[in-house]
Amino acid sequence: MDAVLSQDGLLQAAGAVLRANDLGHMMKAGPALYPHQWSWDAAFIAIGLAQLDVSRAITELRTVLAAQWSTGMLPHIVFSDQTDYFPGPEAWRTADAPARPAGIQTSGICQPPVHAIAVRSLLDTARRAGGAAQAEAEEFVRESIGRLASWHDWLSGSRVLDPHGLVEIHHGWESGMDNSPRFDSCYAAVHPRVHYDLPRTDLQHADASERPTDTEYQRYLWLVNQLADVHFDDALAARTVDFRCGDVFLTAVLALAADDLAVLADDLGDRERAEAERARADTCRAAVAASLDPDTGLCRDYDLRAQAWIRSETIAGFSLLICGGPDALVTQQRRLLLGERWMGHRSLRFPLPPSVTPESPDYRPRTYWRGPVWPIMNWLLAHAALLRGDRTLADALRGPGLEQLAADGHFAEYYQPATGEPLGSPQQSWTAMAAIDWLCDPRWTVP
Ligand code: 9WN
Repeated sequence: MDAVLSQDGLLQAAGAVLRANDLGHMMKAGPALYPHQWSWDAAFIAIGLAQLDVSRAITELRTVLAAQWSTGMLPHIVFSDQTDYFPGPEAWRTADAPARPAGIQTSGICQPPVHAIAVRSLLDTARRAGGAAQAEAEEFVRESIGRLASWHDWLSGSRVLDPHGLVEIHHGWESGMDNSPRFDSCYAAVHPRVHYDLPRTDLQHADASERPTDTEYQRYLWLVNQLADVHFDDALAARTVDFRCGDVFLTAVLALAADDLAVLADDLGDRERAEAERARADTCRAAVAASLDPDTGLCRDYDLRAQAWIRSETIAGFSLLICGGPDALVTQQRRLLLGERWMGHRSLRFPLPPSVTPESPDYRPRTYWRGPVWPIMNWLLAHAALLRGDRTLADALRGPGLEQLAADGHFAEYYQPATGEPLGSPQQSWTAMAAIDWLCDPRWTVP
């Protein structure tokens, strides 16, 4: 499909992607490369899915929440019965973890907490529709609020050991931005003492130049095994695992999600929970603001093993534009994002933020989180801008974001910034969701 799609054509094609990836109770993140349910993908997908079918969107979130660990953690993968993904359930060894959910196969780590954002968005969409959809969504909010709250409590309670108040991660996969240069210094300290066989199933579906290297995968597997060795116990993991990073982006997402959970709690008349979530959002937001690098104007992650701030020029540096913060700092970040190192860079096919600035020595325009433009990031930045009332920035992301998707109709996982070449997994569910939500939700066009 190479002709530019009309908006109607784009919407039809995006709906077809979701129908094709649907396993009934979960959506494959991608048709071949990702045949399971990923946690933050599912939350994003539910937002667009609700525009088409509120009941199906609720099912998606129910599947995520049913896999919650007794600690409160939502695992990053809920496995389907498909077998062609590595590392699959056996590599995770979660059967030995006391906190795992009964009868459901999952990984043992988390991903960014987009879920409360999804539930609130789904409720808004269902209320606009009214009738049975509204009643079902309101019932779902009552059903899910406890699980969402314990998810957030686990993140703040078991994962904020970092003195700077950032949520700590133990694997790049927990960030959702696996091989971003954000984590190069943390990974440099990961020294596998075992050499693993790597059935790189991913390379059957994407070119090696677009994916992490074998050396990176050796480290990924080593960390999985270090975590499995302590049965994914958070306190033990913090003492033993080679990789400990205060993740500024995940912390910003938690702030945004806590704001939304507070709104949901208010809606149910649960003032205590609403106050707890608002306090959490404030704490996270303060930590994100405090991470700001005065030289680059970007937010920073913190390497807990090396006890050092990490300097890298990646899209996660704009975390203040995700969670909001002091006006002067938000204005400064907004100017930077729209400026010539980022959305205004001379090399770009569409004025959209690459995952790493083309000005950085780390920039690799075809390689995963080391340069390509990720449509889901454009959607998230636009969503957060709209929440702050910044319609200009939201439009600057949505307009070219839709043009990029209409230009090839592949709904790629990521795009080469300078050429617009679709990369990674085609027909990626969350990319389709971005198109659906941008085209269907009236908040994007009605002030
Ligand atoms: C590992 C599913 C996931 C996304 C991540 C993205 C990629 C997995 C992989 O795909 O990660 O979790 O195998 O590369 O980095 O953000 O959730 O779309």
